[in-house]
Amino acid sequence: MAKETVFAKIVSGEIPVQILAETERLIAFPDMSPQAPVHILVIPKSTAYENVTELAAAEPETLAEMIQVAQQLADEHAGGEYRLIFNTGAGVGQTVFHVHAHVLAGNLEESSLI
Ligand code: DGP
Repeated sequence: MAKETVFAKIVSGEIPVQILAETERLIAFPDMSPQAPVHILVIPKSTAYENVTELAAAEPETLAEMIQVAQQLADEHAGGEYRLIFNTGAGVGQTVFHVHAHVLAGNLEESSLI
């Protein structure tokens, strides 16, 4: 179970972001510290899942929709190619414990997210 995080405040509208995509279950918005020319976060609106493993077990259809939205964003912003990253655990760099996909695109040679 995810605790209250900054992403819950984004979902509720308490912290305003530029919404790049939205469905009943998901929203996507630019990462505030981009590591690539295109760096977008896709998150479920549900605050129930800390990481992608929990989400995949409970709501695989939401995970599938995250990937469809990632493709749609890459089509719109970067010619259709993208890298998808789910950090899972503080030891590998997860800082927000509300599951999120990093959608990276453009020239990734300088990206610190490998
Ligand atoms: P991770 O290290 O995988 O937990 O990535 C969390 C990302 O979330 C990090 O790249 C920065 C981003 N982030 C954190 N707080 C905010 C925020 O308030 N707004 C936006 N747009 N992005 C945020």
